[in-house]
Amino acid sequence: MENLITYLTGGESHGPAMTAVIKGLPAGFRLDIDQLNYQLWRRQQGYGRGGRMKIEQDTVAVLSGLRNSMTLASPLTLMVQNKDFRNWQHTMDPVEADTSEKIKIPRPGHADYPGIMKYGFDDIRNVLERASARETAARILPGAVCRQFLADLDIRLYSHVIQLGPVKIPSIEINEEELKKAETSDVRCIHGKSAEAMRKEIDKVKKAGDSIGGIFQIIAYGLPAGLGSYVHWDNKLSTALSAEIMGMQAIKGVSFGDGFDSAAFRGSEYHDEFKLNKGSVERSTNHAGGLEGGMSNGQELIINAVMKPIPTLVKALDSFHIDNMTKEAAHKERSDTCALPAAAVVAENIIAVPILNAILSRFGSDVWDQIKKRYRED
Ligand code: EPS
Repeated sequence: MENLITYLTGGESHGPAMTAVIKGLPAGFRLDIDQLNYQLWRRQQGYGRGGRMKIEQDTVAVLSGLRNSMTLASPLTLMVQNKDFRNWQHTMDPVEADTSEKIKIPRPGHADYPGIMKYGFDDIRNVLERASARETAARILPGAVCRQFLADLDIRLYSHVIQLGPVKIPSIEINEEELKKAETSDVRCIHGKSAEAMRKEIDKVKKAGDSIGGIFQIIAYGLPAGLGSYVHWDNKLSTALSAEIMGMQAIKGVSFGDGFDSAAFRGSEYHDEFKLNKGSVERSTNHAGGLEGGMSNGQELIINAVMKPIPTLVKALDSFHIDNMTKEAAHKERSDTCALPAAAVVAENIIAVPILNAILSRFGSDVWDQIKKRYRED
């Protein structure tokens, strides 16, 4: 897809700040900073988070791209300070730091080992600081910005957890009212009994010094048919959505609609038949998750993503010392037991970037009021 909006994040987990620079936003849109802070707050919630979240209270500072809250079409630079930096400045100061204390034992499952192999570092801290999911405190921001444009077009985004470790929600009817319940659940689960079982599972896993992952679902309402393209593989909306989510830490798979379960259906059962209702096109099922031929088809967009268990374990796994080549237990850092609800919130926000890109590539990309008018007239 044409990436009219692109972004870059910067920042080490225990460095001074996390930043995002967003290029290509249309001019003339009033951005709500409270809404950005609300999304940052949502990302910090969730049962199973570790000690770090007691230190950070993420809020955004805007450094460029806005004047009196209006987008100028110039790069939007956003910053979230790392409050924990004050505890790490001695070793994480970007200019002058004591780097004599090195981390030498890689955690299986983390970026530690391939990271030092890639750059030839002799200190795993050089890798883990940037590989950390703290990066999502910045990465969520381009999404939180783009979703405000989408809201102006009445496109609504939701997320909820459908599986945590062995606990799966039963198949229940999902609609916007139901999905709003995720906001009051600390495991982002809309099914009360399953939410209770998920919390118990997190307690059990934490007690064992272990970690746990799961599956979350993102649902977008209000998308018109025909966003993306069937013409080129890299212009498909499905390609852009998958890449956006696969770029998140710890995500091992993305699927749409019935996803991998689609394998068990026959074609006659799976494909969502058309029903005409007084001249409008309707369907009674949505196995495809709102995507056909890589394009939105006017149904709800349904995305599933699986997150692996966090690799930093109190019950450390077998590893080795990178200098001595001796067997050792893996390096331990303070960690979360489960960050699945937070990951769901991040993904729910960042999919706004490819969706807005698909809209801009179809309806224009300079001035928001003109884009909105063309979108409404379509
Ligand atoms: C993370 C390790 C933990 C998490 C962190 C991601 O941080 P620390 O090493 O400071 O205890 O809390 O997530 C965040 C800080 C955040 O804001 O989400 C990791 O190794 O990925």
